[in-house]
Amino acid sequence: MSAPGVNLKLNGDRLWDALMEMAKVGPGIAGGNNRQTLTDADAQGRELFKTWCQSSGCSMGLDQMGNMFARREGTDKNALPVYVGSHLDTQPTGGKYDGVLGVLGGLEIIRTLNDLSIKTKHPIVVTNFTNEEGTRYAPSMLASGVFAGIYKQDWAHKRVDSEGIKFGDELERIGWSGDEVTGERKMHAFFELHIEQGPILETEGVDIGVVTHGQGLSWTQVTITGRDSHTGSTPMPMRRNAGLGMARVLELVEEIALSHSPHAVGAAGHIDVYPNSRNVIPGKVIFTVDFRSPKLDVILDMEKKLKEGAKEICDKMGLTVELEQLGGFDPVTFDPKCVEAVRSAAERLGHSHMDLISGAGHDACWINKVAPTAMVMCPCVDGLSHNEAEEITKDWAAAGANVLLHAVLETAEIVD
Ligand code: HGY
Ligand code: MN
Ligand code: MN
Repeated sequence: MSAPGVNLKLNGDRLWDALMEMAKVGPGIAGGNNRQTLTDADAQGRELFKTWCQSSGCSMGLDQMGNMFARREGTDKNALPVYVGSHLDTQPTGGKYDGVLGVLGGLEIIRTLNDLSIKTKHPIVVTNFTNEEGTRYAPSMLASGVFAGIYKQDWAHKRVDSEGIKFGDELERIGWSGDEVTGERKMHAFFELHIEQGPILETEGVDIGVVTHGQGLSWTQVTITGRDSHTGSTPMPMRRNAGLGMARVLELVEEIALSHSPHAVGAAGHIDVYPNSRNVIPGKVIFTVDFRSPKLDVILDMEKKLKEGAKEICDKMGLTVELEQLGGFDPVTFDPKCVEAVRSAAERLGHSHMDLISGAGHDACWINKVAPTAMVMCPCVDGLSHNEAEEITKDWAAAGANVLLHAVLETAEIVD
């Protein structure tokens, strides 16, 4: 199969305009986005994406997890489609590009192929996976996880947010629950364009990350129980301070991650304190420990050390502790052929590139279980993400999307 010509480029301005247009949906309070999954803002963003896809001649599909599929026909009706996409949901203080660049980069591929009347043997399907972020409904990458057969759909539909609202009920409420059986679609390959969300590419002055692997992730929900009591009149020795217990466990998390430096990381981003009143010793805290490493044995060791250490800390303080595995995935090795399609596309287009291990989790990490998968990454300013100040340049977006275009076309096979 001949590779696409070096002059084949998509419309970077149109891609940038689409990013800026989508960024107006579910705005944050500091220039980024708060378009959390299954909110009205998410529904609005879905509607906008659907309108754009339909006006680009795509037929739309929707499955029972709300995953969206925009299909551009190929010349061979029976050929499995090449899928390209990511997620439109954001963190509560998210950026304009995390996930969105991958979905709208896929749409720009469709628009460019239409402009140039290019036909491909395999159909191309642009995809928006529901609830990649896992903020409102844990775990992250929930809908791509159901698609890949990792999670049962019934279990996923019963996940509740902090208000006790079920995933399945919200999906119905916003009107984005589809008929398709989740995971029934078969893929020839899947490609995901994503910002790096880390500092390596920008620091190295490299435009393209050829993602060969993804580090593994472990989320452990920790519940520490003590006793609510008065912050003024309770003598120190009598206190059973769950908040202090959490603080000591979080110190332990830091030590555990640093004991496996430089590649392992650990922190807690979600913390609920009860009753969270200024003059009450916290009787209960619930928090999620996020451990990551490219090595599975390191992840397992960190989980073991957390379990042992948290119990030791809490026993000494007269507190009880419960740990619940909230989700996670083993380190990922992407498909060598798809990775090579990304690497040769970057070379053909003359972009600087380097192999990269993804620090963040992505839908591609689960789809890699059911289809040959690879990722393209572009730099982001100061490596900052999951922050409203997340920023990329138009050139980085275009470079990443052009590499995505070429990798998709090489796999979908241009028909002369
Ligand atoms: O958690 C992650 O790595 C992804 O951003 N959801
Ligand atoms: Mn993402
Ligand atoms: Mn994210």
